[in-house]
Amino acid sequence: MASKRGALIVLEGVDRAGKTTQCKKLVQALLENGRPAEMMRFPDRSTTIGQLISAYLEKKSDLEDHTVHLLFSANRWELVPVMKKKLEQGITLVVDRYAFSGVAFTSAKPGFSLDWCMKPDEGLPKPDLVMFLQLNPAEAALRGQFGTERYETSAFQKAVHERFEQLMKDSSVNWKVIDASQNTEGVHNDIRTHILNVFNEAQNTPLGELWR
Ligand code: 2DT
Repeated sequence: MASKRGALIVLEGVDRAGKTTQCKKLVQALLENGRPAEMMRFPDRSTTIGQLISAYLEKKSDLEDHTVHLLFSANRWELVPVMKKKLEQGITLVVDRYAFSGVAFTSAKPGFSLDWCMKPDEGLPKPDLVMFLQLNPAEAALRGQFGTERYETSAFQKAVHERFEQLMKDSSVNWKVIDASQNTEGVHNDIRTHILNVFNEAQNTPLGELWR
């Protein structure tokens, strides 16, 4: 029987690139076109693991760097059964950050290789499409001050951006770069042009495994 699974679509990017706004708009647009779709985000702060991560990001607790990396990964793995079920039911998932943020953020810390950071996420459901909302630091700065959570400094974000650039060289992942300096509608329209092919492919190919 031909599978009619949903597509797994991920939006990545540095802070203030507009990921969350665009995820919401994309889900809305898909629903209006009669395509079942739901948004997810990582970290999912609602689970027990997610609450540990949230306290860490809010600087209410300190965690050792390897430990927090593994918690971010565990937070994805704990949601894999839910993700797979929804995809099998034909629901398209639009995901705000995924393993790529996991690797980019931890490997921006001293002493962490890309390879080490990728290992725990190896085998996760592989996105059919990963869109990187590209925004240079000067343009990001025009969008206002950084917040007060951990990682929200320009020096760290620059290092994260460099790690994303490295990750995007991996041709086993279907990366598309979107110019996030456009207005909200412009970015949304670009995103929509990129998803046109994804549904046909997702319906005809089984869900893959990331970095395998
Ligand atoms: P937001 O909730 O504002 O997106 O910020 N992060 C995220 C990691 O360090 N590792 C991960 O695996 C993920 C998914 C990015 C969440 C912050 O947590 C960082 C910013």
